Amino acid sequence: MRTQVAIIGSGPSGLLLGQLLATIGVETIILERSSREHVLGRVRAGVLEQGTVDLLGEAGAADRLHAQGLLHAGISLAFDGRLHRIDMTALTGGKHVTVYGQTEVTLDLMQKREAAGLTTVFETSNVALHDFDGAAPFVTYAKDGATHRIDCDFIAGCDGYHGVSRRSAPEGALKTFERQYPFGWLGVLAEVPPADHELVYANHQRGFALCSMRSPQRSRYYVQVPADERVEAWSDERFWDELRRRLPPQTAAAVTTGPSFEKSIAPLRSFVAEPMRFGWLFLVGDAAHIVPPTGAKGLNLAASDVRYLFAGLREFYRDKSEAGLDAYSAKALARVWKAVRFSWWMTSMLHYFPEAGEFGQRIQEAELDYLVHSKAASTALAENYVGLPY
Ligand code: FAS
Ligand code: PHB
Repeated sequence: MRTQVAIIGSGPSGLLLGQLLATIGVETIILERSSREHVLGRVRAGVLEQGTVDLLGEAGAADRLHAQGLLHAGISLAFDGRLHRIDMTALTGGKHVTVYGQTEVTLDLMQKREAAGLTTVFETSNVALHDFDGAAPFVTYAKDGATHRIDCDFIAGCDGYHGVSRRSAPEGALKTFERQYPFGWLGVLAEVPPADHELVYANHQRGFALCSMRSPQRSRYYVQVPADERVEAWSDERFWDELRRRLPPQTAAAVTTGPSFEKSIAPLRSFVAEPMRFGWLFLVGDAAHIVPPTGAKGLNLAASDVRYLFAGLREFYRDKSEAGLDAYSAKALARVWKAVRFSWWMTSMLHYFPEAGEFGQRIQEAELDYLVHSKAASTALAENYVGLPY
């Protein structure tokens, strides 16, 4: 087989890149390790920057998003038993975020790809990348007991943190930066109305909590748990009690409890791999970087990588210029590191760090008090949360 761009991974990065390339007639094949159902069953992000929404529109996959997505003008920070709203729209000259689950984004992009008759091979194994620093890159993979080969012009490594693409970088060519956090997020989904009309990020000495949502009928909640916590230790009842203990009284009273239909623990880490390009192989999204979800940046960073890579590939195929491809890694990393910083800052400010002691606790309290009483500090949070310019 031959294609123009071989895409590894059928998550948001791979699907969005494939769809954008289809709009300019560039052929792709996506190789995916998991089944279609498994990919669609993963519950992850929930907040989209305007730039991500615009890109999904450019890919022709934003109809349901525009119909069902929830436009949010602000978020609230909860501490000292009170809510403090950050009016992001007022502070950023009219910008919003859209609440719309990553699962839905993935489904919209998948259905768009299938309607166009584009190829995604699910349940592949032994995907291997070859000769991407030479003249004729190709990918091999196993499926149904046979080994297959795809010759291509480019390989887009959209296969996430545990994928094969980053691991395929030449020995010594990659520099990585990492910070592990001593906690994770226990998240639940429940068919109950949200506690507030916007997201609530709570700092509490028992630990961080987040009140989010997927629709006016479906809520998404998180509580900080120790890094080695097991989800089996958390009944619904224990979760609801702990969540409400970490919220201001009026917010806790507004929590509607009910049976969870998804419950999982996500580890928190900051990770960046540099560079994001090796010859004709380009790393995209979680394959190159991971942020703690506190800043709602993971999915949105994947989208900005896709935007930069799509622009470079379009320039190559339309104008026979490699300038955009040559600029990809530096351009993407400049935005990645700003999002890594913001996600680290939000995580440091809002979570309970036992080893920080009373001094650390006072610093957090001072940071939060300054933030909600300073227009300059609130504006800095708002412009990062809605998404910095590309
Ligand atoms: P993905 O990991 O989504 O997709 C990679 C795809 O490649 C997967 O389908 C995988 O099966 C496939 N793959 C892997 N190895 C392969 C191989 N060898 N061959 C073929 N295919 C292979 N972000 C937020 O903004 N907010 C959140 O609340 C949030 N919560 C998260 C919770 C969890 C548990 C995780 C893991 C991430 C969370 N994220 C969150 C970040 C998440 O949304 C990612 O940023 C987003 O999925 C990135 O998309 P991709 O780069 O496409 O990577
Ligand atoms: C979510 O709704 O899953 C969500 C929202 C905001 C975050 C993280 C997760 O910062």
